[in-house]
Amino acid sequence: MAASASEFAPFTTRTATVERITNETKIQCTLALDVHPKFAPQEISVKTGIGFLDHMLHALAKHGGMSLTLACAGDLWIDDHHTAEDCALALGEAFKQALGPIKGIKRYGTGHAPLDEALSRAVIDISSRPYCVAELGLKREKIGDLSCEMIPHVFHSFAMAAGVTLHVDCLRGDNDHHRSESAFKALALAIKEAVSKTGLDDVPSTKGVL
Ligand SMILES: [Mn+2]
Repeated sequence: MAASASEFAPFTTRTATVERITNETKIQCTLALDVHPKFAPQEISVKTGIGFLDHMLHALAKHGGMSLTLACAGDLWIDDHHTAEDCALALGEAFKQALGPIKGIKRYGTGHAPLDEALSRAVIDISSRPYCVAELGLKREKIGDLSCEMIPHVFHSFAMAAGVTLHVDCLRGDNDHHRSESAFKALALAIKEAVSKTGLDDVPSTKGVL
């Protein structure tokens, strides 16, 4: 049986590597927005030094259909702030670079993700208008070694560096681990939709530019 042309079409993945080095953190981040079971298998390795942040970013990549390698050596002897913030900035920068010019993509994406009793919603607009509203209603001081106050800040930092408008709300849930994880998974689903290719080559804006 003759193979279809698409079987031999080259598979390309939108990818970027960002190195971010300051006196507070040293970060290497490689992100690929496209994976393929044969030509670009999904690979995820996240080592920030903060276990719960690793867990969240791993979930983001996994359910966003992305490959992610992120390693950070940060000043955790101070606290988790610089590491969590800078990892999110590096990830956002890599996202923006991997995407390149905003054309031929859906642009908007919405995700709902439950985790047991918790349910979160994320809405993203790849707009070049950095803005973030993240209302997670977390009650604990920390989850593992990640301060709960840093979790909305991670979304905010990602949105600023990526140049996206982002709204993340945890709609319900009793367990803060579940509330947080459902929020990252909701964002993953929103990103997956927003970066998906439309098959067209146009700029998805009435302005003609994003
Ligand atoms: Mn978990």
